[in-house]
Amino acid sequence: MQGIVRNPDSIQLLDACEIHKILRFAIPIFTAEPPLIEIPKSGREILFAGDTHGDFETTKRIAARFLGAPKEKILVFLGDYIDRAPKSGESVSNIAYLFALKCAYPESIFLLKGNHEANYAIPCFPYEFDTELRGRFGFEWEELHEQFIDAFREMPLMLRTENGIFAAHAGFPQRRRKLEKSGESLLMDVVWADPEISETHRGPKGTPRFSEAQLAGFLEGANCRAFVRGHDYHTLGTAIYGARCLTIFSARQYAQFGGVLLARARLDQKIKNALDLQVEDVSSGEWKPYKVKVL
Ligand SMILES: [Mn+2]
Repeated sequence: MQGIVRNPDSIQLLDACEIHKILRFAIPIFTAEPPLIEIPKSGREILFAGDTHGDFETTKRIAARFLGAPKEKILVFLGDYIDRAPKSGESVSNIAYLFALKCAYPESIFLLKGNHEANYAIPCFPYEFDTELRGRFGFEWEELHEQFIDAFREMPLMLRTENGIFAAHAGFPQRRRKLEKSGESLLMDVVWADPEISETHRGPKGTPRFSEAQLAGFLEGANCRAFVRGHDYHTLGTAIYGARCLTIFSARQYAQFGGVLLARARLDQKIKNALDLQVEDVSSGEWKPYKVKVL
């Protein structure tokens, strides 16, 4: 796995059997993770990457930020790794590389589930991942697809840091309930919901929206002060709801909406709101500080 991690482009040469090997390694790691990952205080830094949607080039740039000092960092991806790729066929490379990273650093890299990784339960559009697999692996695609679904099913949904950050793909549980990885209404809340003020009206019928008051109530109950999410390009690069909610994306094909962003924070400093996270933009090809808009 270290070979792939250090030479990401080798992922494009792997055959079905080698992708199977990564999946066989990754699935039990995901299965052992709880639906809500808890990150304790430490001297480390935490990095959040938004939706990558098959942007393998950017994923490599983000991974390099972690791989430069893996013992000092935690890297969290907020879901939506497949579909809508800037280059056809790259979703497979993107997700396979992310799984290889997870296998190499199971305690320091976390891959949260996005709505595209929940297509098996709640269909999303477009879903091109199966077609991509068929294009690359021919008749072996179906078994690989099933194994990917097995991995998607076991991905964690949410993450919380002791110093006050809550992270998930889109939203948060809107009612008190038992946390589990399955369960359609919890999935709708966590991987589909958008803020009420967003112009987006995507998602299947009944997709929940969340208000400022609902977010404030949830964060208080979770002992957190900031919510970091992806999913919604209408609020990309913007802090809303009293600077409690920050939306980031890390895919080039959405750069026009606000940038190719990464957010970071130290895990030993108490977070007061989302503006305590530093945001950087790599849309120019180099990482540069990004000034979050406050709405
Ligand atoms: Mn999404």
